[in-house]
This record gives sequence, structure tokens and C-alpha cells, in this order.
Amino acid sequence: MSFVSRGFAGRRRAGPPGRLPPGQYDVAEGFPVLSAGPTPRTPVGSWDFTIRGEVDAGRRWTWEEFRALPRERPTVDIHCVTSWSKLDTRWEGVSVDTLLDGVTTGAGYAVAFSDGGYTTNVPLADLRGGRAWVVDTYDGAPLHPEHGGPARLLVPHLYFWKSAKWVRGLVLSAQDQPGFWETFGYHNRGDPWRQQRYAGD
Ligand SMILES: Nc1nc2c(c(=O)[nH]1)N[C@H]1C(S)=C(S)[C@@H](COP(=O)(O)O)O[C@H]1N2
Ligand SMILES: [Mo]
Repeated sequence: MSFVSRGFAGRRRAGPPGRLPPGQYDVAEGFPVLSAGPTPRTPVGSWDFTIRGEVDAGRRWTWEEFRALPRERPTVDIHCVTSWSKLDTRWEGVSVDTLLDGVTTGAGYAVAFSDGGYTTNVPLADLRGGRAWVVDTYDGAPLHPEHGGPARLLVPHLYFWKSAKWVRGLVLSAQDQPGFWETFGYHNRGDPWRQQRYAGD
């Protein structure tokens, strides 16, 4: 059975000036959970992260190898297409730049794939340049399974559906392939400042 759970959204606040994209409200202390399906529980012993598709050679990190990579601590605002935003969220993980370091590819697009079958497509350019991470820590603690633990993608400059929870890898391709929500009518890119919520926006 497929379902979408909607967490407590808190009181609707306007937020500090300039921080909220159009049509968004500040959820403040709340952190809603939005999952199209049950929460997978993948033990880190059988977790890996892979980069494959149109690359010179596939890459794979076990949990231990992933944890040993250089780490960053982004503090970012996140924006869900259902109109809640959360400001100054604190994460820790590995920059996608670090994961793509040394990967030779002519691909312009990536599809992130997750345990449970979720996918989302992101132009490779949106994953580069210090704007995307694979994070395993939220607010100083291991990322809770409901929020995508052991690890999720974090692409905060796009709507939050692009930040695939339970992420296991990226498939790189010269051709853009829509992911789960993109197939169901969500915008292909999802820039919150341009209100790219649905196809045609
Ligand atoms: N694997 C997976 N990732 C996902 C989703 C999902 O259903 N499955 N939902 C997306 C959507 S629509 C949003 S708004 C955020 C919600 O993240 P949260 O539950 O941590 O708030 O995760 C995104 N990543
Ligand atoms: Mo969402």
C-alpha cells in the first residue's frame, strides 16, 4: 500500500524577510515527515553508495568508507513543495563534489535512487558547486530513519522532494529521465524561488 504521511506542520509563520520563497511559510520548530511509502530500515552493514551509468568506471563506498570521506557541515534553509519551509537546518555529510571527484563523465543528468524504490532526477550542475550533499547527521545526531537515515541527499536550493531520503546512489546519464514525483506531474527542476512546483509552472 502506498501512502503519503504528513507530519505536524506547526503554526503558519511569515518568517524573516527575504528568507522565504514565494508561497512558503516558516514551520519553525516543526519538522514534518513526508514519505510516499513505509520507512525502509537498512542496516549500515549492508549499506553502500554507488555512482554508475555513463561514467568512466563505477564508484562504490561502503558505510565505513563513506564515513571516512572529508565531511562538511552545511546549515541551510529547506523548502517543501507543500509550502512549508524550515530555516537554518543543520546537517553533516559529504559534498557531492567530493563523491564526483575524479569521475569522468559526459553526462548532464543524474537520477538519485533510494531504498524503497524512490527516485528523483537532478541536473548534474545542480549537484555540483558546493550545493548538494549526502548527509547522515541532522542537528548533531544520526539522521532519524523517518527523515532518511542512514543517509539522504540534500539539495536545499531545489524543492525538498529532490532531497531523496534513504539514498543509495546516483545514475548518471546524458539523457534526463523523470523520477518518482516528476512522473506524477511535479516540475522537472523544482526551483522554489521560481515556484516551479508542477509541470508547466
Ligand atoms: N526516498 C524518499 N525520499 C523522499 C521522499 C520520499 O517519499 N521517499 N519524499 C520527498 C519529499 S516530497 C519531501 S518534502 C522530503 C521530506 O523529507 P522529510 O520527511 O525529512 O521532511 O523528502 C523527499 N525525499
Ligand atoms: Mo515534499
